Amino acid sequence: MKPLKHLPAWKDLEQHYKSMRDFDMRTAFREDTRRFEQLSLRCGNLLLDYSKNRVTTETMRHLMQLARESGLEDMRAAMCKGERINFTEKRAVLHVALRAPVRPPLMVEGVDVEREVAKVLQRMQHFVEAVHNGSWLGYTGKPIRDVVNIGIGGSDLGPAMVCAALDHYAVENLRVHFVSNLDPAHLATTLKSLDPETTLFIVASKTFTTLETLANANSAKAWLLAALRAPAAVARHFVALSTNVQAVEAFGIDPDNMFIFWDWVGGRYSLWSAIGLSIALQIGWGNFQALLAGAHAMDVHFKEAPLEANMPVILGMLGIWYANFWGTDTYGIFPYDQRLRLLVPFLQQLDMESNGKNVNRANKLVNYNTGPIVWGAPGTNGQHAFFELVHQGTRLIPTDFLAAAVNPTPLADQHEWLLANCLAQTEALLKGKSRAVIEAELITQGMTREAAKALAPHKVFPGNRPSNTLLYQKLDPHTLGMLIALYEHKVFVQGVIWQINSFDQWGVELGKQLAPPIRAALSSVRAIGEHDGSTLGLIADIRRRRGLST
Ligand code: G6Q
Repeated sequence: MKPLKHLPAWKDLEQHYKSMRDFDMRTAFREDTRRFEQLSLRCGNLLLDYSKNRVTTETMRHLMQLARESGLEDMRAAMCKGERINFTEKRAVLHVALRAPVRPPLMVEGVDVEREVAKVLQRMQHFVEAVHNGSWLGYTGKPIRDVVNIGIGGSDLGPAMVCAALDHYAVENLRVHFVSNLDPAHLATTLKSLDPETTLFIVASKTFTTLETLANANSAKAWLLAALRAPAAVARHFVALSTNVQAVEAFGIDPDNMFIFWDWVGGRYSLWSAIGLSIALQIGWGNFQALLAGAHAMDVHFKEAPLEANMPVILGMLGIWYANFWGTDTYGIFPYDQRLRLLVPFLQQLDMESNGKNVNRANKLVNYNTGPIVWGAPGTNGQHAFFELVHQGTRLIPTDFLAAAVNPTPLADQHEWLLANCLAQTEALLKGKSRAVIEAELITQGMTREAAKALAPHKVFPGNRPSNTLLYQKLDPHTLGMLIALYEHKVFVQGVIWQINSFDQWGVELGKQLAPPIRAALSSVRAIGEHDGSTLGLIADIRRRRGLST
């Protein structure tokens, strides 16, 4: 594997960047009336407008050449064939196999993966329908009214985000809740309004060894048993989603109430697997299938469209352009869609856990920046909070704006304003507002020339700031599936260019190893052990507050 910076396309991009440093998008739009047509793309009902970026068609040519020289097409094929591209964990990466509607056999180590997927999906469907039609009852014979998904990270963020996004598709008489945090307040607040006789717990954990999930699941079991006073009640009120049958049995959940998935489904890519059970319970089986079908449509586009007209590739390569040539550190995501309020935390995990890596596929430290810091919030809330920095701060921040083109609620006028604000922000980022215009405005408003001169610099918007806009018809299951898969593949593309493994997550391990000895030190002086000065100081303070010797 040739080091990234030695690739001819990388060198061409370095040269090209020098000629682009003073590029002004405003001039480019003035000089080329076809810029929007050339730098925008449709896939299904999605429109990606990337014309408000510091790029030309030549930039895009260089970026696509870099994708080719990086072996993107081969890596994409390797992923879809089930090769073990997650090489540090020796695992295949097959979330795309979870959403294929037609299932020709896909053999991975002698097992037809697609057949296994179909079997689990069928069991999930029966279960979901049984809960919905009331043939699955609680221990005392009452129908289920509340579902609590207990899981964390990949076993929480995806389903929680989708359930929030599609709550307008929720079936009647069933509410879905999510508990993730180890902080007992999370579970306690959730259980406060629930009735044990009508509550179903889904324990979602790929490994079934995760501290937070097991702690919450045990507390939930104790809460249920305290009310129903019969160990047999667990079988009617607990189901598990996991790859670990033994641990599920050891917890006390009947394997008949377990929906399996496989080690080739990464946690943050797992909402399409059994981990999506909470989604299917909330929106019904048909809508869950539409979500899978949307993702599949994006998979087909990603696999088949030429790189130049491939939405995840374009989004991914624009990110490379900014992170590695313009030196940007962060990436802002602004959905003008309140239902997508959990999209940012979901994408933070997807992007930052996947591409927050500093070692490449040749096991060497990289000498360039990899995954950006992903942040954001739904519009218009963000406008009244941190947009100041995006417009007037000293940093260049690439951004994605997302919005539904069609009013999804009866409150048509509010949606019209929402959409107008979304477009106005990207226009403001592009156009800016010059000192001369501001001075003239202030003088017209009656300010003296001197006062106007002093105030104007504070009111200047430099403009020429980048944004992508993703427009969709309305937020339905199919469209949401497409959007999520779009970002999954974008992250994949960038991981390939940066030559890293996007599918492991060793970075979460060290803190897990250090927590048990610290926990022991909090209550036993003998266990204090070796720590740095700061951690020792903090342990001592906690012990002192508890009246323990230090
Ligand atoms: C995701 C990560 C991580 C994982 C959680 C929960 O890709 O691996 O977020 O999903 O740590 O793990 P379990 O599902 O095993 O409980």
